[in-house]
Amino acid sequence: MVVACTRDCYDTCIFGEKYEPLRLFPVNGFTCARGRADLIRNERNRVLSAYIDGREVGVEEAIRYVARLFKEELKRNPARILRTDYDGNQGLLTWYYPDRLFNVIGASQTDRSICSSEGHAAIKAHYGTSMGALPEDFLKYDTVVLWAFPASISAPHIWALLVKKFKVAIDVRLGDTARKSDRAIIVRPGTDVFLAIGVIKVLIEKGLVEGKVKHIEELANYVKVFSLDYIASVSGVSVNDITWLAELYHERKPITLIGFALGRSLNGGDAIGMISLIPALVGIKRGYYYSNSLGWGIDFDYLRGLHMARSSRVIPMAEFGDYIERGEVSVVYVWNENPAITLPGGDRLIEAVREGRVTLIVHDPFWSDTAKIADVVIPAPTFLEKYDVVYSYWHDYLVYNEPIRPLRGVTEVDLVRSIAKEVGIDHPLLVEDPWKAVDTAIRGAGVTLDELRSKKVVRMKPKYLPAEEPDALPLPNPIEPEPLKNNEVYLVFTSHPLYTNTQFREVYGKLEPIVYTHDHEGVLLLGTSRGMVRVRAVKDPSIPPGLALIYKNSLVDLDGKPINGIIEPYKGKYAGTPRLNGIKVRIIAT
Ligand SMILES: Nc1nc2c(c(=O)[nH]1)N[C@H]1C(S)=C(S)[C@@H](COP(=O)(O)OP(=O)(O)OC[C@H]3O[C@@H](n4cnc5c(=O)[nH]c(N)nc54)[C@H](O)[C@@H]3O)O[C@H]1N2
Ligand SMILES: Nc1nc2c(c(=O)[nH]1)N[C@H]1C(S)=C(S)[C@@H](COP(=O)(O)OP(=O)(O)OC[C@H]3O[C@@H](n4cnc5c(=O)[nH]c(N)nc54)[C@H](O)[C@@H]3O)O[C@H]1N2
Ligand code: SF4
Ligand SMILES: [Mo]
Repeated sequence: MVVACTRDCYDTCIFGEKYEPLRLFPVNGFTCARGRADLIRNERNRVLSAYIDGREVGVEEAIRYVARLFKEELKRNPARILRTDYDGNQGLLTWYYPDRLFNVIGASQTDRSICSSEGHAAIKAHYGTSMGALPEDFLKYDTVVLWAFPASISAPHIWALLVKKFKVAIDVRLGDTARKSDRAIIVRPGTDVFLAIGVIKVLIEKGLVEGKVKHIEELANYVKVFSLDYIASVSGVSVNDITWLAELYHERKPITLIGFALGRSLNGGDAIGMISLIPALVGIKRGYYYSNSLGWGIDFDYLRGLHMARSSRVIPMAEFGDYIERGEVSVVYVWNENPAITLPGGDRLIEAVREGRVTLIVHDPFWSDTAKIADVVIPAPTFLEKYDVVYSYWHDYLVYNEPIRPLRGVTEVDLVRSIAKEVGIDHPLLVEDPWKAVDTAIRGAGVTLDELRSKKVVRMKPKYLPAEEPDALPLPNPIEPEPLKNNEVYLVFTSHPLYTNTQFREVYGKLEPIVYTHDHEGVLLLGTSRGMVRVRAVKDPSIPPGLALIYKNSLVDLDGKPINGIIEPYKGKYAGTPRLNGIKVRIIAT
């Protein structure tokens, strides 16, 4: 019997039935603080019954209620039903399958752009795929560049593989990973693309290019335009350090690990695209790692039913609050996500629900911030309580997840199929046996459900390997960050070791909204054109002047307001990813 810790985490650790970590490479046989707390967490803060307007009801009554709501909206305009989801649980049946219902009825969807999609699209533009190095490949290198990747916190098992390597961290601050690295390069927020252009310029102009890259002439002409002095002045990295980094690439041939957070910054996609080219220029094949999720060949589209039906409208997560505020949706259905606080403008959802402009339905195992304000709440089982198939965006083990605790609540599959039945839909997408859908979806990764059920853990065969000779095009068009005025700072976010996004507060307590800055202390307001939030400032010498840092696991301010209420709706150029890192905020003393 095997269980996979299946939340938004690079590592996707694999456990036996007593919840002991399997000593399977690359899991390394240790568990992080979250994994250790899971059995305790499973008994706390659970949604154990269904609720309509705060009244406890049976699950069947809630299903009939939701079906009635859907039927009414379907008569008017299906696009006014919005479903939104993210990666609370990465199971194929939990996360992907429910989409079938919403595609069949022609509802709206959010674009799932919040996290990694900007970098996926950017790397794909150069390599034809975003697939990069496998854990086994990491072993071949003695040097690693962690580019906006605080792995000691955000990916503990990746970090464990790097212990003996020479590590270079490129970040906007001297955090835990940068401190524990052999060299830290501190860059100004949103300027990594300039730094990458500088490295490429040195490699080309010093004749250090050893690998094959298409359209290298265009790239050489492009980087000519930028002087190293200019790059240094924009990025804050000295000409010496830019040259040092380029020479390190030439001499030590490091592997480059690129953090998702970069995709959520100014020039994010362009930066990731250019960074991914550097290994190829020095002759390293598949020398980067970003996310391997789209390389396995798992047919996510099939699971979502896109071969037969599609949603009627895609709403960018960057503009989530705006769509709600403009009154463009009447019903919001949420699973696997806590959008009231994790999406830009989540505060607009809270307001619209309070004023009765939106009916909110939440399917979650826990009383998330969004479940707490919902009109309809339906209990979901956790991954410890249901069967599913789970993959990782780093390693290549596919897992048949089996329950080690009794089922509580209704599974995602059963819920959407029951709603469909009540609405009177008998579309083939909802009639097909869900396990048959899983079997079809994983065949592309070279695995069958039968094999997986008998072996429990099977290694996938990556289908989409990067092109041997990537294309230097598209070339970036980088924008310089706007200069700061008095009392302005660039705000960035990072992961806390005890939480995964908004999860684990029932074990480790609420994380206070603290903004770490170079020189502020006490309660203050952070403001943008969108509004203000009240937080506590703490001086931290690891934060350079002009920067402010908040854990992305404490997204509620001192008054209980979502911090994401102040996020302005910028979209990344490759996949529309919201800009969350490096946004300019005013600091107002109270
Ligand atoms: N413990 C823990 N692990 C997690 C998570 C968690 O909540 N807790 N969340 C998971 C999820 S959802 C994700 S998406 C990943 C994210 O994992 P990562 O992308 O590895 O990193 P983050 O923790 O988001 O931290 C972002 C880092 O980027 C730096 N940074 C910000 N702006 C810039 C910039 O412009 N340039 C450079 N060079 N650096 C910049 C910040 O200082 C910070 O160190 O982690 C996953 N792992
Ligand atoms: N300001 C700012 N905002 C951010 C970020 C940032 O850095 N700064 N980071 C962004 C990033 S990278 C991400 S990935 C998002 C994350 O945003 P979310 O996906 O909203 O974050 P989670 O806290 O993981 O919420 C997942 C929800 O899924 C529920 N869940 C867990 N397991 C199951 C299950 O089996 N079934 C169902 N139905 N539900 C389940 C959990 O209880 C939780 O309520 O936040 C983003 N928001
Ligand atoms: S949260 Fe991540 S690192 Fe921790 S046990 Fe789960 S998969 Fe492993
Ligand atoms: Mo994420």
